[in-house]
Amino acid sequence: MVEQSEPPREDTRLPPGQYVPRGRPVIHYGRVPTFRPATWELHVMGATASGEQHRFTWSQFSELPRTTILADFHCVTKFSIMGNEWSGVSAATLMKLAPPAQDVKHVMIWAEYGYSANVRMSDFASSQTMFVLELDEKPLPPERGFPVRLVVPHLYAWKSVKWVRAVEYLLEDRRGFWEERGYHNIADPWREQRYSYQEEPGEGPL
Ligand SMILES: Nc1nc2c(c(=O)[nH]1)N[C@H]1C(S)=C(S)[C@@H](COP(=O)(O)O)O[C@H]1N2
Ligand SMILES: [Mo]
Repeated sequence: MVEQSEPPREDTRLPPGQYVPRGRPVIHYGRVPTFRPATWELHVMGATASGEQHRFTWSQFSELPRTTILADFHCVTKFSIMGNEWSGVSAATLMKLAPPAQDVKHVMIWAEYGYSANVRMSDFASSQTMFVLELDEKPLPPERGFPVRLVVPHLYAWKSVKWVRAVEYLLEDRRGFWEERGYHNIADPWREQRYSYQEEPGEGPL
């Protein structure tokens, strides 16, 4: 009998169809926004528990308790960036400070210039989802989303919105920027949910 050898560890960490490129590609639509700390605010709006909008100034947000995770990052264009040390405010922490109404099942994340991505509440509330301020123990570089980006490591990276300015709690699901342009509403890289034509009934809004 032929003994089966263990695949190298990075291989088992790579979702189907992905590869590890040289370097760490940067991609986004449009230009890198200028950070203005005096006027920057993060809003939590939509269906909040109180019905009121929550606002965090930069000095408030940057003082919130932080956690660190080590996670891989999978772009739908098929490159994966392995082993990123992300540090920031977990989505769970933000949800405690600015809770959603009970029947909120989806969240829209908004960036500068109107980029957006929708995620299911279950993905948003997952323990690895965070509002990142630091990458590999340094402030996030401007082109990677400084001062704050969302990271949802278990979904394709277009859901990891750079330059976040608002979180909108949704009572009904809506498509974000790429989800409206033919990309999958859920975006699980382990199931290769790349395109909207792959969606099963119930996986996206009509
Ligand atoms: N605001 C904003 N966030 C964004 C994007 C964008 O165009 N605008 N592109 C997404 C896509 S498609 C990817 S692959 C990742 C890339 O992150 P990186 O530049 O840190 O590798 O950012 C995501 N977040
Ligand atoms: Mo991407």
